[in-house]
Order: sequence, then C-alpha cells, then structure tokens
Amino acid sequence: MINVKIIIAGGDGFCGWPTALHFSERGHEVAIVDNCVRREWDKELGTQSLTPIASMEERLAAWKKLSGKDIKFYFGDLQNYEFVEHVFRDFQPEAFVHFAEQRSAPYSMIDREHAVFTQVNNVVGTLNVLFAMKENTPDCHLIKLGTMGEYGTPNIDIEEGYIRIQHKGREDVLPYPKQPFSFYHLSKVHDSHNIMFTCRSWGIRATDLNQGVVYGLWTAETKQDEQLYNRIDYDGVFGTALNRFCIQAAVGHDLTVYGKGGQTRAFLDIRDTLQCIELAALHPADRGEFRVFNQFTEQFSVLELAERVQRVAAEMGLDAKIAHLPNPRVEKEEHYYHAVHTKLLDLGLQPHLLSDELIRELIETAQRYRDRVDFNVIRPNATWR
Ligand code: NAD
Ligand code: USQ
Repeated sequence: MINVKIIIAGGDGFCGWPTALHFSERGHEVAIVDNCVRREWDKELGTQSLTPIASMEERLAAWKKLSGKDIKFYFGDLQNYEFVEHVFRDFQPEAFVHFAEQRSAPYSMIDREHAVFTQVNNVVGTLNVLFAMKENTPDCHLIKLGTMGEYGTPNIDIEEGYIRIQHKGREDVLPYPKQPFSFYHLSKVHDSHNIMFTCRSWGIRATDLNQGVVYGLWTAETKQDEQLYNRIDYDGVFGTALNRFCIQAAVGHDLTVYGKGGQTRAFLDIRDTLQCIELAALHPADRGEFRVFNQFTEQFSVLELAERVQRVAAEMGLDAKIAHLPNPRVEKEEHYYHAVHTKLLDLGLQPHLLSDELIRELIETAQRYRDRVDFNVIRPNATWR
C-alpha cells in the first residue's frame, strides 16, 4: 500500500480524531492541526460531549503507548497565515484533509456575531490553506470537507458536483446549483468556489467531499482505550439528528423531530467517513482538477429515523416518545430528494448501512454516560427567522 504524508486539520474533532488514528494505524505519516476551539464552544454553550474526552496531549500519549506510533500535533488557528505556512513548510504534506471549520448550522444562526465568525473562520482558514499550499507544496492534494447541504433540496436529482445544462441550443457542464440551508452551509459554498477557482488558476489538486450527516461514534481505534474515546454531541446546537435521537431515547427525553419530519437528508456511518477520506487520499485528484464526490451512503427522512430509534428502544424496554417540535429552521418539511453518490462506490467504498445494532450500541453508550446529559441543552435554541 502507498504511504501518504498527511495532515488532518480539525483532528481534535468528531470526524478528524478517528480519521487521524485510522491513517496512523495503517502506517501513514500523520500530523494533526487544530486550535481545539471546539472545546471552547462547548463551554460557551454550557454543554459537553456525551463521552468524556481526553486532552490532545493525553490522546496522543495513549495512542503512542497502544500502537507505538507517533502523531505530530500543530496547535494553532488556520486563520493565522504565519502558522499555516509554518505547518506546510515544516511537514511538507502530500495530502491535507481539511475538517477544521465551524460546522454547526444552528451555531451560525444564533446572531450576527456567530454568522460572521462562522464565515470568517471557515472561508479565511480555507484561503490560507490554499495560499500556503500554492507557495510551499503545490503538488499536495487538498481533501476538503464540504456538505450535501450546499445543494439544498431541489425538485430534481442532485448530481455529483456538476450538471449538464442545455440552454438556447448550446450545452455545457456546469457546477450544480447551490441553495444552502444556513450561514454555515453558505460558508461551504464560498469555500467550494474559492477552491474551484484556485484549481483553475493555480493548478491546485482538490477533492471536495460533500458529506451528508455523520452518525455513530465508535471506530476500531477509538474504542480501544478510554483516553482515545471520540466526542459525540447531543445538544441542540452541535448534536445531529440520528445521534441525538439515540441519546434522547436512552435518557428518557422525547425524540425532537422538528416540524413534520419529512425533511430528507443524506447520511453515513462515521466508519465510512474514514473509508471515504482514505479512498480520496489514495486516489488523488489531478493537478488543476476540482473533483467533487457526494459522500454518503443512504438517505432518510428525520421522522423515519426517529421511528427506527423508537422501535429499537422499545426492544430494549425503553418507551421513547416522538415530539414534533415547532421547526426552528426555515426548510421544506416535505420534498423530493434523490442525490447521486456513485463516485466513492466506484473507488471501492464498502458501506456500513444503518443497522439496529448500531442504534442499540449508541443507546447503550448513552445509558452508560447518562449522568453527563443535561436536559437543559437538548432543545434547539437558535431560530432561523
Ligand atoms: P467538529 O467541530 O467536531 O471538529 C472540527 C474541528 O476543527 C474541531 O476540533 C475544532 O477545534 C477545529 N477547528 C475549527 N476551526 C478551526 C480553526 N480556525 N483552526 C484550527 N482548528 C479549527 O466537527 P466534525 O463533526 O468533526 O466535522 C468536521 C468537518 O466535516 C467539518 O468541516 C464539517 O463541516 C464537515 N461535516 C461534518 C458532518 C457531521 O455530521 N459531523 C457532516 C458533513 C460534513
Ligand atoms: N433535525 C430534527 N431534530 C433534531 C435535529 C435535527 O428534526 O433534533 C432535522 C433538521 O431540522 C434538519 C435535519 O434534521 O432538517 C438535519 O439536521 P442536523 O442538525 O442533523 O444536521 P445539519 O444541520 O444539516 O448539519 C449536520 C452537520 C454539518 C453537516 C451537515 C450535512 O452539523 O456539519 O454539513 O450535517 S448535510 O445535512 O448534508 O448538510
């Protein structure tokens, strides 16, 4: 197997930490870049991960002890260009996986300040990465986490990045139209445009991964030692649909379906996030290519997921009730949704489809840590209106 010198930016986060361990386990040379700001947002919101998480220093020491492998850690903010340039010069990466953004739609909708912060953090961070890459490692492959929410919910099939359009007797393949859901999702659209422009102008090689909602928690590496545990969010700002429902079922909170629950989204297991990133890294985009993959394995409506969790919970003797809360977001609650996702399958992705077993395991994990769950932070607190 080819070994890649790879940076995982956002490697202290929910997707980044297990991805860093996965690459390290498989013999790649890994460095993490993170300013650990996600831990500060927990404090700001008065919440915490359901699972206890060790500090980055403890995490890396535990990994070294268990595997004998070193992961380098660069502590710093991608908004600081001197820092970003130092990282590229020092590590000389062949691939740069970019998870390091503010990723909560509700957080970006709290008020003007949070909207501005989200877009500055995300857009400036990505621009700095692009400039540092051009100046120091022009052959490096940028693997950028985008989101399926860039596309919104159009009344036609969602293609993988591009769509063939016929117009007044002429034809072209153009970027698929974007109708994002929030200021956060908009920041990803802005990133996509900036990256696409630098591929065209500077010959950057990039893969934009339009990822769906990630569910699950455990991966082969993170379950090995308590110091390696991954974070999992359940609060109304950072918690995401399926994970939230499992934790709610475990602690006796109603399952918080917003509105009718017909909102349909693309989903994937966190273990498939790891697989997809690895497939992208092992099959880099060409110089100047802006490659787009839709990174998900199945699509579900929110109500379908709540009903599934309710059924599995019932089998475990738990009576989970579904509450239809007034929807804090502005979004269609009944709509057509069909998104193409063949490119990662073509590269060899072997999906872990949603199983009752995974739901059961998440509920059991939440039962184990129920004392860490604060009911006051479960309800959504940011409105789109
Ligand atoms: P997360 O918040 O758990 O992790 C993000 C990490 O990035 C955090 O550790 C944070 O400290 C770091 N970070 C943020 N801004 C930074 C900056 N300016 N400089 C340095 N570090 C910074 O998020 P996650 O759930 O792991 O998501 C990772 C990426 O995947 C995000 O870009 C997100 O948009 C995308 N994504 C996530 C999901 C999901 O369901 N979790 C779905 C689709 C796409
Ligand atoms: N929802 C509920 N109840 C809840 C939580 C969410 O009904 O308790 C609904 C929302 O209204 C929305 C859908 O579930 O219609 C998804 O919401 P979410 O909070 O699970 O996910 P979202 O805000 O879309 O954001 C998450 C990640 C983000 C990523 C995105 C992928 O936080 O980083 O980009 O999933 S996607 O949805 O494809 O845009």
